[in-house]
Amino acid sequence: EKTMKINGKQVSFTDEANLLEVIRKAGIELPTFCYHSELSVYGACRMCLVEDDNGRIMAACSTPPRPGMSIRTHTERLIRQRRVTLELLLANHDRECTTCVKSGNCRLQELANILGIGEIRFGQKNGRLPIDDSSPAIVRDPNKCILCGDCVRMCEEVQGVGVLGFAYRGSNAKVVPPFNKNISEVNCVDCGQCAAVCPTGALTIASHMEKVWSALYDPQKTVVAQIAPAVRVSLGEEFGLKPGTPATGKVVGALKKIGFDKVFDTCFAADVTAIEESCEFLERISKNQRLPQFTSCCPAWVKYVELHYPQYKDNISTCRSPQQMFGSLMKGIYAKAMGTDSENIFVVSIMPCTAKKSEAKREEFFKNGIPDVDAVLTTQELARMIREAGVVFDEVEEMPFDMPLGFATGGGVIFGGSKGVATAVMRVIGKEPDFKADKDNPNIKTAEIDYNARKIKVATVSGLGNAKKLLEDLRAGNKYYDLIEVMACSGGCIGGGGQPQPNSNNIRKSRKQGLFGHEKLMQLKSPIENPVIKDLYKDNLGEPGSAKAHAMLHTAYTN
Ligand code: HC1
Ligand code: SF4
Repeated sequence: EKTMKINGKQVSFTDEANLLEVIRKAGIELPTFCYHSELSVYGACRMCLVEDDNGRIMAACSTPPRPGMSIRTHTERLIRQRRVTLELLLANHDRECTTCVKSGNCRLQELANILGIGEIRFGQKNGRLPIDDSSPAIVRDPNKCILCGDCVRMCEEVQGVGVLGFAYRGSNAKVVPPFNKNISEVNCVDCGQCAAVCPTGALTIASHMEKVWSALYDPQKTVVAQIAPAVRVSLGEEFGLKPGTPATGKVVGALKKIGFDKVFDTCFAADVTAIEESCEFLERISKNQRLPQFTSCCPAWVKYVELHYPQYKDNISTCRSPQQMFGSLMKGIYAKAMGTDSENIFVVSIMPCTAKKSEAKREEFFKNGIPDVDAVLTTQELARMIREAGVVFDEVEEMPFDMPLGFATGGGVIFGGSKGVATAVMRVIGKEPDFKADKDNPNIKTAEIDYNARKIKVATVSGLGNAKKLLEDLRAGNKYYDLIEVMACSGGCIGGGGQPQPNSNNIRKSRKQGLFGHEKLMQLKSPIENPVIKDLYKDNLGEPGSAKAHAMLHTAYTN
């Protein structure tokens, strides 16, 4: 065991990558903007400066810890330097905090408060840059950017997309898409991970709150909600619950309180997806066609393949995502059963995801100019609406989902975490895969399943950067799988770009444990056991994979 001194006190350390990790482990908080344990070290924000006994100043994030070192973290000199750095950032920053959506959750605001910045001694830069709200998923306000580069590294290193970069020099430096284009004009896949790491209001999520309030106030509309699997284990974080605490009943209760007429479960539709997708898979296997089959429930992944690997478009399952299956079934079948016209039904999805906003706007999912899903709220937006409506979450009475679209099996629930979709699809054919890390790439989890004298090879991966490696291996012929599940965000939907912040590795782990623990208590595990879905096929769709099922539940991606 190695030791060093921090503020005069002996501290031990083992394999921490840098001083900052050692300092934080010792219970001392150092401010940072540009440090994320999952991204490369950039060392640009100059907030985590520390001083050694000789008065040498260094950035803790980019200094490796050495035994025998002695450093101080909060000397007068360091505090003064941090203040000046912050004041300079603030001088270049839009300061309309009261109207900023990030207010109360902004790192810049928080640190200005902690460091006691009472005034800014430098003049503010003149002229406002235009806001880019061209994307259906994210909004870019360059006036609020502090050039920490977190979004640039997230998009490039974790997501392997790389559509954000630094441009210009000195005081003109900016973070922009290539050639200063709008975000909708470049190959962004709407995953929202850049917004999830942005410490300020420079990258935020496109809001659907206004639309939803209007529908709720409209007496003509029957407003129905569907709640994504991952939301139930994360919304509570916004109200002080520990990450991963299942709060399904409270989420339903809160939605009822703010005026939703019916609250259903996306996990119901996920069960349908697993059934349709396994049917499609068995057909492809029997004909040896369009293999490997890629899962299609993650819209950022679908868009990634369309834009970056179009040669694999036919490999994507034709199944609509659970979100879209829900919308189609709701308006196409269940509206009538509820005694309402489909035009008067307003479907709101509550999703951990920003890409679901773009998915709902795809032309494939409109009928006669009307979308199957009318609005998509992220977990964060729902938390805001709950507060706006004056609902005290702590005191909300738990309520069950409405029936019939509120009944799901464990298979539908685990869709919200990486490996869940492939597991549910395999359960439909009577198998329970046992995933293990691939020996060449531990980020890829694989399983082999014996099926009718054939070995089915399944792979799952999350994070588009990891998916890219898998696609490259496929392309080179180094690897082969029959079924590939990809979720664009690390850990699957539980790590979605619309989830409460922070969205760190540990928090994602807790959410995953919460979700998979929750499913352990469910009596029915396989989607084919879902009694509501048995009736749906019997009364309406016929068999899985039937022409009617295809018309309502599948698609051909036209882009
Ligand atoms: Fe997901 Fe899905 S699991 S994509 O992550 O297939 O967003 O939670 O709702 O549609 O069910 C998201 C989550 C979600 C869909 C399902
Ligand atoms: Fe990159 Fe995703 Fe942000 Fe688009 S939404 S810029 S793909 S991180």
